Amino acid sequence: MRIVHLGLGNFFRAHQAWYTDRANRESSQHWSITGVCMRRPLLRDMLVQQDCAYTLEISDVGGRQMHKIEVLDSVLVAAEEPQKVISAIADENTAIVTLTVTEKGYDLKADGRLNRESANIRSDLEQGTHRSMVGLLATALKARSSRNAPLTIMSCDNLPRNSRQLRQAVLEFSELAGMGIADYLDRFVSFPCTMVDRITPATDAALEARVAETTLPPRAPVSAEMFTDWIIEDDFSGPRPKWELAGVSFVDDVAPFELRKLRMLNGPHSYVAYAGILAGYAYVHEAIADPVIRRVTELIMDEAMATLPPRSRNDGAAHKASLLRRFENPFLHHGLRQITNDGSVKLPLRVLPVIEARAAMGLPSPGCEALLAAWQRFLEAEIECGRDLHDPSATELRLFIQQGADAASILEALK
Ligand code: CS2
Repeated sequence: MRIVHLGLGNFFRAHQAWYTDRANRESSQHWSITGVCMRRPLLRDMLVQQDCAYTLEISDVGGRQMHKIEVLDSVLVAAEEPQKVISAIADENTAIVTLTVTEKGYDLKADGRLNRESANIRSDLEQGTHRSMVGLLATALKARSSRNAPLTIMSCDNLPRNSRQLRQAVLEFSELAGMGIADYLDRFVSFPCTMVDRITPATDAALEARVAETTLPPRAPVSAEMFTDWIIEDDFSGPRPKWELAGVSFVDDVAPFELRKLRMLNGPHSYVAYAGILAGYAYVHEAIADPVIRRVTELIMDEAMATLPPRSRNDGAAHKASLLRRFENPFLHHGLRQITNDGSVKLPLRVLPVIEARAAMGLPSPGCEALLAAWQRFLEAEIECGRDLHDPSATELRLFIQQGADAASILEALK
């Protein structure tokens, strides 16, 4: 059986691909994954030279180990060959579609509805292109619907209610495009939400050099921390790999896990990144060793914890300690810049809900406010140095910052 994965980045290759590779090794089943790069062909060009296998280096404070991951059957590039992607999803051997296209890849507005004004969505609706992930997926579902073939679609991105938001976006797109697939979606397609967690840095030359000293596939290696977690709502429309053999948990409701992840890991992570860059550090483990950054990071974690449902707070202190240990991992070399990208999309999901929930409880949020201020100072510094802003709202951010707007009003204006 086959999975089609949209968004063949490092995170997918360190996380869902690793789980599926392990599940294959632990069971008699064989699942393969067709990986889809959404835009650039570079990764495909490297992977096809080594039969789509690659090396994953896993590290914790005790050291590093390398693994060969052999679960990809082929790699497609959506921007070059969208019809092949559509056919792969429509193919009867495909039972599951997974996605890691980052927060901005969903083309959602702040209220969670489809952003009809996004350039890619407009192009897909008005010119019949396949530039947006949502449009591509809706078209593939339309093709699949002629056979009423069941499918499970799972977003593995850091969005609250990730697959539900995706369903809503696909439905809205299909309605605007007059595709008539609402009934098919209702009856045959499930969208289980997932919580995914494994810190995965961008590949650097040092990793490539370590892998080159082995007999493992040399091109496009990935590194990740040892810690990993994948929690999935048990709502499949058809077969799935025996992921439980690789440590996946299946639950009725993923919401408490995703809330805790977004608020206690991702929010503080963003703070470490902005404050760390401003203080002149390059990596997460360096920034978290700075006493001031660490104090505020812990404060943000405490503020977030107070907004979580009581059950998620039970082991709060131990959870916080384990997050801090993960940030301290000196073998990971997790670059701060990687986390700073797309702040205008990430912060409304990671930090604003904490501030709002605390305000409703009559509590202030100085840690979260410090995060917003760090983002603002980071943007100011980037603009001052003449750097490009890596954010889908880069043009607007530049204008707001030049007008002297503060972070909260910028996020409000971008809603
Ligand atoms: C990070 C995440 O770059 C970021 O925004 O906060 O990628 C984080 O490393 C992962 O969610 C960890 O699972």
